[in-house]
Amino acid sequence: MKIHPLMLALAASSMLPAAFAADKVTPMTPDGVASYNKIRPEADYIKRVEMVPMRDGTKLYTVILMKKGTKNAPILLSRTPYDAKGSTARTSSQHIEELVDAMDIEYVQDNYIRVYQDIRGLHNSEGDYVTNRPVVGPLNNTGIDEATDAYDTIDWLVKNVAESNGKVGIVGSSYLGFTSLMAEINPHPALKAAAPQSPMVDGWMGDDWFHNGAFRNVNIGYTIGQSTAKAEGWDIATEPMDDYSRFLEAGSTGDYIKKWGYENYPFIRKLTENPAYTDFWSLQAVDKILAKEPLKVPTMLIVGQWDQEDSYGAPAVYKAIEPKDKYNDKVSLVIGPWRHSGVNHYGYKLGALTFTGDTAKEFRVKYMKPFFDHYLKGAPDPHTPPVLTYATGVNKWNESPKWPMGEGKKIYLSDNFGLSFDAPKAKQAFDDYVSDPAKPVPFIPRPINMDDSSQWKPWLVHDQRFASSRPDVLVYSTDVLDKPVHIMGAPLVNLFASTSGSDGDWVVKLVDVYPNTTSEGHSQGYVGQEMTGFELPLGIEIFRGRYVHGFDKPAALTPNKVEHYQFELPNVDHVFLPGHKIMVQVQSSLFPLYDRNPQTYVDNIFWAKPQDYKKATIKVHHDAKAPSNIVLPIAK
Ligand code: PG9
Repeated sequence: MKIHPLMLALAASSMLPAAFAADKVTPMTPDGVASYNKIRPEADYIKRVEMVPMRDGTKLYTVILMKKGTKNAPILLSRTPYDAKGSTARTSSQHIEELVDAMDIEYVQDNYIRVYQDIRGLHNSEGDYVTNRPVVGPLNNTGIDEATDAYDTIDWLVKNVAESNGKVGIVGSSYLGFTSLMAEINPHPALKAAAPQSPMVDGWMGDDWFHNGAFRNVNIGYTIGQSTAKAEGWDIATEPMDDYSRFLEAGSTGDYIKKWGYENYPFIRKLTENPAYTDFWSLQAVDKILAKEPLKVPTMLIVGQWDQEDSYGAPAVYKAIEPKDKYNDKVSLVIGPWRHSGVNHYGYKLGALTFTGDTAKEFRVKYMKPFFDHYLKGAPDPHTPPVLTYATGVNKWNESPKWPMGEGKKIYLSDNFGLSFDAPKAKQAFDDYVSDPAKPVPFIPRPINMDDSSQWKPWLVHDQRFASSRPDVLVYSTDVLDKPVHIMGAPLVNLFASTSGSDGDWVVKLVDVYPNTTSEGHSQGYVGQEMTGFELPLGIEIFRGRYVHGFDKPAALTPNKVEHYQFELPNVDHVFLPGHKIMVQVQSSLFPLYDRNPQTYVDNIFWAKPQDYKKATIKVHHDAKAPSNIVLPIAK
């Protein structure tokens, strides 16, 4: 019987035994095939999957990917909680550049070996998962952490990947930025360069879990997804409704957690049982850990100016390790006009803003790859600028010797909802509003779906006019500027305020108000109409009032006593153009992104009772004794 060539090809490429292929198939022939290798002989790449042994015997799933012909090549490593298998198989293409993210293409096309590894306990790796596994020390006596796993992985790779040149770089955003930084603790000698992008550094202070003590409801679903079935599950119960209603109707965040049966998840318990900044959090703070470590690995710290998830980490690590950089040539900070992880994708626009081309690719090709090429391939020194920032407003890259580049100048809240560089002289002056926890200020217009990336990714550049017209949002602005105001650094809030309650949250926004004309729009390449009168936030931050006297010392506020709240807004490089106004907004909630403050002091806000949630009268002072202001880092 003649065997159809297709059957022979199928037999050759599948588990189908040749003898079986020769048999006649009948309507009842079983159709199941054990497996199929989708990498065809004509594929232009090599992919190997290895279970790499760690020092305790646990094996980690590691995908090694390279273009055919790659040799004597550096390894670019990413250690991920987000599925190494999927990260190297975005499609089933036979062409390597179609398997990986935009960022990876520049490397796999230039004789790099790209390696992705599932971290311990997730997806296809063995072992136990511990979120942001603490470094070996007071919190972890197992002898194993992400630093040791990185060391063991790099050691195995340089010894077992024949195409390697013995040099390794590590890169990755967000959690992968955290694992990149972990690799720099007692680093393997083959680790020659690191580019942590939007790294998770201090989960309580400003990265992911809390911001200045206010809890981020947005990550409850993430926690359940990552903690269930080695993150292969992500099958989370919910109901199709506006997140604002979903969280409000549940009551406290603890009520929400209980409603959906999450209360016994270990990491949920770690969050709810550690609401204050105790050793539980401070001993995990990566900036504090690295501050005590010798600087051994050239490091390019990268963050988006509108990073809605981890805006804190990169600048914090820069501040911690830059002093060790004797010749100012081993540690650099990059702030691009991006949302979270935007550096690895397409950076030509964000929300209503457009930039001069694909700023992300421009940065990756002009700065990030030459940085890796130098340390991993011996390419000429690109003289990476110590600080590289994209000045929004004027849309141009700035190379600077240090950060911040601005000098502090106070802009004061003033009478008639003004903003002035002159200090207030009045004996007493304040504005007030009623903050009602039953009607919290939404962080973006409703209906809200925090799982919808079209809402979540650009939210930090959302026009603020939906909020600034609310009676419980105080709005202060300058007159129209007649000359540019360029800020390069982290604006510092000094808010002098009181509440009739015994607790409360303070939200401050620094906003660039676009002119009510469209003429500028065209000259700056903006879509004029869309930007007319636009209230562009440059920084939005929250501070939980109970910590005003110490993040580790929560205490009730004295009703109607003016307290001085001081906290930073995210780092920016921005020019307020002539014709624009500088605006400051003050409010008491940012919901449902952040949990509501009941505004009466309770031991643990996660478990506040319905009766704890009370309206409060808020007074924001701007007088000689209590001069609320923002210290703007104004560039010369
Ligand atoms: N840092 C991001 C994240 C961590 C935890 C919860 C939600 C987001 C990330 O790794 O993408």
